[in-house]
Amino acid sequence: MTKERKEELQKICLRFRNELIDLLYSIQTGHPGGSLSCTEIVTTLFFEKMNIDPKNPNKEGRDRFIMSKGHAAPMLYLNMAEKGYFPREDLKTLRQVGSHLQGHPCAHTTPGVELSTGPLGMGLGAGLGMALGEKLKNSDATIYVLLGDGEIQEGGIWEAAMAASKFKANNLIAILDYNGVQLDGTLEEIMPMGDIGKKFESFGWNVLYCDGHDVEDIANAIDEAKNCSTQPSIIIAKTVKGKGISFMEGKNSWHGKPIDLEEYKLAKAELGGVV
Ligand SMILES: Cc1ncc(C[n+]2csc(CCOP(=O)(O)OP(=O)(O)O)c2C)c(N)n1
Ligand SMILES: [Mg+2]
Repeated sequence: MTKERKEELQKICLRFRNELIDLLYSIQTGHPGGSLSCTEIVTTLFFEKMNIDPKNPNKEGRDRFIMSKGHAAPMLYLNMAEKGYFPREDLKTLRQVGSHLQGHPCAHTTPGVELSTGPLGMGLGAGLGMALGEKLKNSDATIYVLLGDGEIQEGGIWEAAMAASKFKANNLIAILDYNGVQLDGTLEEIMPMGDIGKKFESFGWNVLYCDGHDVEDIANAIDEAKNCSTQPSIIIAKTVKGKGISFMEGKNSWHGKPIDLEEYKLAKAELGGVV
């Protein structure tokens, strides 16, 4: 990745963080922590890596992105609006009655959303189905599934992990938003996961690691995963929940709560945005 491109992507991420805070402050609801945590991951996929056509969202052979940690929907919507899947004005209707942009992504109402999510633990199994379907069609599409680290405590994740390696779904790439925090506390407090890389390795996966806030590192890990011809891959992306806003960083209390005026001003000042 060139230095210029990296700076360009970093700029987009900073703008998305600013817009996310504006949006969530304006609606007084939503999930800041998990959206800020996955900003670079989602943006690198949409702006650097995925073969997609926003004007033709169901195009045969397209790559697919599944936001399995559905509560981070606002970061998905910011990326989709910028790519042109729907007008940017729609963002203002986030979580309003009647809007197609609900608190969790809905595939029936928003063209380009590949799977309705919200109940955690479903994205990997559904993604595996898509990956195997694409193989049957001899397509070279890649299916990307973004997982939360609390989310992978769900049993269905491990059933999908078993099946993906049995079926050699090398066109399935999971990315783990490894921030160490879930809704009610840290992973260590709620349900320690041990060595997640070793767990996936023992299930037959190709395991890669990256800095989940470094767009270049994320892009390189994706390239490496795509080069694996025999196994599904998981990229364990080290992240910080609430990244970019000091008083939100690493705090489960910022998983989902309204931002008050003082907090809004502080957050915007830290991001360098205009209130
Ligand atoms: C099946 C299911 N159980 C519980 C919830 C409630 N819930 C929403 S987000 C969340 C925590 C998720 O933590 P993590 O996967 O680590 O997400 P992140 O830290 O990236 O926000 C929980 C328990 C849910 N949405 N689905
Ligand atoms: Mg987490």
